[in-house]
Amino acid sequence: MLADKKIVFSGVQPSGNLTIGNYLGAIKNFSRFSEDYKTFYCVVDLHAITVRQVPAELRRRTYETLALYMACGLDEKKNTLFVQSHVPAHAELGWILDCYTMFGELSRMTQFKDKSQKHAENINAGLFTYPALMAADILLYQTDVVPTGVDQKQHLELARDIAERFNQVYGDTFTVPESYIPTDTMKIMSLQEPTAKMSKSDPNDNAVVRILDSKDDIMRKFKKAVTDSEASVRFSEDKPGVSNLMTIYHAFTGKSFEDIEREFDGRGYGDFKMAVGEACADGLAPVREEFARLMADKAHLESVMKNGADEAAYYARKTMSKVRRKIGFVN
Ligand code: ATP
Ligand code: LTN
Repeated sequence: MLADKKIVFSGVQPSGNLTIGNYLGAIKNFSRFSEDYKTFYCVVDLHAITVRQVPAELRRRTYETLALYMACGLDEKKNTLFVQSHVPAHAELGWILDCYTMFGELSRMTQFKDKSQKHAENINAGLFTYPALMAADILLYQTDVVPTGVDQKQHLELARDIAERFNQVYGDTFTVPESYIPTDTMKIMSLQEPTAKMSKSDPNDNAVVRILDSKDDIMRKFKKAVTDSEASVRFSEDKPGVSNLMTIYHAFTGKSFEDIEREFDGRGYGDFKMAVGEACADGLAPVREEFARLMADKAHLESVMKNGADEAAYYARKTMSKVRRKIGFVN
């Protein structure tokens, strides 16, 4: 613990238009820590370039991701909001931790295996060592808690192993972080292929509901969502499409699965899909409005980034001077 409060860190890549998976699995939960924890929420642009990006789009999405953090309720006065590449200590510690991370460990990462399949023409070293940079993000701030979706669990466990290994060699240096994974919305599924994760980089746009989609688009996507032939709204492992829609409906309305089953008892999927679409579009409307307002004032976003990076760099410096001394670098 660096401050008198416990520390929270999380990051989102500016690699596409964020989905309701990013929202329900991650960002929506970030603000619950704002009062009682010291919170760092980062736009991880260094991570985004492990996959080829168009420069102008990367720049635009970096602003957009920051604005979305704020539109989802993260007050810049209560949370440290910043851009990863503005604090060079991330890259510096990332390199150092590369040297304490094993080839075998990185080879087992499922995200690496998935992404190297998807980007077979560009399996670069950064894609491979990505989890060591993610560990650096987290350990740099002596983080206690990392809120993410369940897909990041494996990376988080590796970050813990790296911290423990470093601490074993050099004595207590890093806090070993815990993960925080919301049980109900940890994995929102694709609307077209409900056994696969909803992913912002899915080429099939009908599979993905984005936070900034218009109400018409949202309704259309839910109408087309893949379900099953049973015509009964029931939460069950063998009904992945319906269960996913129920999870989304639950997340936006707070209704329990039993209540949802009762509400749609004897009604077809048509009604149910419309209701999910309405709840989702209504839930996102305030985020969309606030986002538009924030994006109209770039100077303000830049000042938030600048203040956030200054604050983050202050904490990062403390950890880095400890790390340098322990390793034996000349001061
Ligand atoms: P990409 O498609 O580019 O791999 P992504 O959609 O997985 O990206 P990230 O930036 O890697 O998005 O993830 C940001 C956060 O959102 C992470 O905490 C991740 O766990 C969470 N997240 C992403 N997709 C989902 C999902 N479908 N359900 C729940 N949480 C998710
Ligand atoms: N790897 C994460 C993004 C990420 C992250 C982090 C999340 C980078 N650094 C630190 C939590 C903590 C992803 O792909 N979603």
